[in-house]
Amino acid sequence: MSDRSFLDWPFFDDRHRDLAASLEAWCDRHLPVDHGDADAACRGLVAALGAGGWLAHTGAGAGERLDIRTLCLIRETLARHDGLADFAFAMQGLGMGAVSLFGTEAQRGWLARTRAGTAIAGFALTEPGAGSDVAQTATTARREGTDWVLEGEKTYISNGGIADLYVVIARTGEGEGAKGLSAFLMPAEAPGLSVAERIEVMAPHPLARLRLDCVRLGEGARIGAAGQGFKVAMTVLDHFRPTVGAAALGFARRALDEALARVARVRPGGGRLADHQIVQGHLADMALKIDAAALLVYRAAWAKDGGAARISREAAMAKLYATEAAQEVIDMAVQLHGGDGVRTGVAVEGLYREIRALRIYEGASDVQRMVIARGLA
Ligand code: COS
Repeated sequence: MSDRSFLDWPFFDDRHRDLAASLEAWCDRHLPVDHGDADAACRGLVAALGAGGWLAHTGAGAGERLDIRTLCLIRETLARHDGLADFAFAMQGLGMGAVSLFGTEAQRGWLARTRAGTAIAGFALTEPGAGSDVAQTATTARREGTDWVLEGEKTYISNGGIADLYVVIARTGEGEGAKGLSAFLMPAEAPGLSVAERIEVMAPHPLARLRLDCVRLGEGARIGAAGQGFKVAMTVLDHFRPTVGAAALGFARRALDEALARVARVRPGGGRLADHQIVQGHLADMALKIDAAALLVYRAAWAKDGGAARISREAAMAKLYATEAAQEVIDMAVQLHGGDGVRTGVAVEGLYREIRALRIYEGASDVQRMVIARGLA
């Protein structure tokens, strides 16, 4: 069992500690799942997480607020047990983040389904020509009568191909660059929306390039005010970036657990690997990085839950440090496993593949550095 002492930190209330204990018991019963067919696994995980009540935390109905500490605790715990379970949970929140934060009553109708696990959500932000630079978004949304007509392409869209709905950011032209974007709610069945390509990645999960070919949406599809799409997207990312750090933390804790078990078991030349001072030094560095990451993740979550208007700096620090540190911790865990560390099917080999994307998605590490540096000026 991983170190749970962090739950005593003052960032948490008793309800968080209770939730962490119940989720741990749920994970022991339900995870890991077979990843053989990633689409089927994700559908099954969304249904199971919905039935277990966990997805209720991924959205906020009218008068409710997202509790970022809860989201982080759930992501950290799921990631420690099964990366795909964390992915399935996280996307329901990120996909519907704009609706939770800015949606109308009618748009929030979808939340009941994504929170129950009967609908799957995606966030269609990234484009082939506008990766990190959201202000360059080229997908357009133009008015035709009271309808909106969307044209363009979105890529690296998680849950692309299995989602029932997407939040999409498109150019509506109220101003230049970041000032001319709006957010829309786009059902997957909207005519003109197609999956142009399924993208295979090193830690498989549903991922696709989407083509929007004159996708017609009704008047009520826009989320938030006209021209506010960039701020909608950034506000959503501010809420969810600490949770990416939390997932990385879960992967890192699992890697340390695996490493501790390994060095206690292996006896090269008779003595335990764990008794070598150099190994102890590595283990100490791993534990230090994990605690530092946890402090940054839960500091950001606690600040948002406490009512901070904007946590761009805290969220960026949490995501940047926790994902980079987790990569180092996992790499060391692989090293401490020797040849076994790179064998397919060994836990640390899976973690090594899982962690890499977290340093890229929802704002690559250098984007987080930019956000932090701008806040210093
Ligand atoms: N919350 C609210 N408003 C924000 C904001 C935030 N976190 N960040 C920026 N804004 C506002 C700014 O205040 C500014 O508003 P005003 O013009 O009214 O002053 C406006 O948005 C433009 O901000 P800025 O000039 O900082 O934007 P840039 O185009 O320079 O881009 C980065 C900033 C690169 C940080 C942004 O594009 C980004 O985060 N990119 C990464 C995207 C990403 O994470 N993609 C992964 C998707 S996977 S789901």
